[in-house]
Amino acid sequence: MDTVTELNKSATKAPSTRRKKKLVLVGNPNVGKSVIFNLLTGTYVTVSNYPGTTVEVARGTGKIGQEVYEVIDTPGMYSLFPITEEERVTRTLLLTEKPELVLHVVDAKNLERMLPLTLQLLEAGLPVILAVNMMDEAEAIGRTIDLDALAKALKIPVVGTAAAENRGIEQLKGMVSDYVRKHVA
Ligand SMILES: Nc1nc2c(ncn2[C@@H]2O[C@H](COP(=O)(O)OP(=O)(O)O)[C@@H](O)[C@H]2O)c(=O)[nH]1
Ligand SMILES: [Mg+2]
Repeated sequence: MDTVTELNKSATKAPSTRRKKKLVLVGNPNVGKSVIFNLLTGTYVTVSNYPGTTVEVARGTGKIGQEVYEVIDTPGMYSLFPITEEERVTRTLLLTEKPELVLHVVDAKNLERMLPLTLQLLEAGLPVILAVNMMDEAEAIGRTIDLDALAKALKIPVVGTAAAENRGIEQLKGMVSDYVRKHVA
C-alpha cells in the first residue's frame, strides 16, 4: 500500500482511533474499586507494572452510554500526598494521564474516614464523582446515608452502590455520561 492510500485510510479511521476518554478509579484499599472496574470493563483487560515500579495498574475498555472509555483501576491510596509507592503511582497517574473523570470509591460504613481524600482530589482540581459503595453492608448495620445532602455539600455527583450485588451500577453509568456530557468538551 502506498503512503497516500495509507494516509487516506487512517483519515477515514480518525474518529475511532482518537484518544479514548479516561475514567480512573481511586480510593482506599478494599472499598470495591476492582469489583466496579470489572463491572465497567469487558473481557479485554491488561495488567501491567506502572513504568519504573512494581505497582500493578489494570486497564480495560468499557462502553458507558454512547462512549467507549479507557477504565483504569489503581492501587489503594489513603492520601494524595504519597507515603507508599502505590500512592505515589496513583498520584502520578492522576496528574499525568489527565482523566476526564475520577471515580472516588468509598466504603459507606466508613464514610467520614474517606471523605478527606475526596476533598484532596477536588482541591487538586480533578473531575471527581463519588461512589458510596457497600451500601448493603451499611444498611445491614442500620446506617442510612443522605446521598443528596452529601452531593449538595460536596457539589459533585454522588451515587450509592453495592457493587458486589451489581446494585447502583446503571445509575453510576448514567452519572458518568451526564458528567462527561456537561463538563467535557
Ligand atoms: N458486601 C459488599 N462487598 C463488596 C462490595 N463491593 C466489593 N465488595 C467486596 O469487598 C472486597 C474488596 O473488593 P475489591 O474490589 O477487591 O476492593 P479494592 O481493593 O478497592 O479493589 C471483595 O471481597 C469484594 O467482593 C459491596 O458493595 N458490598
Ligand atoms: Mg483492587
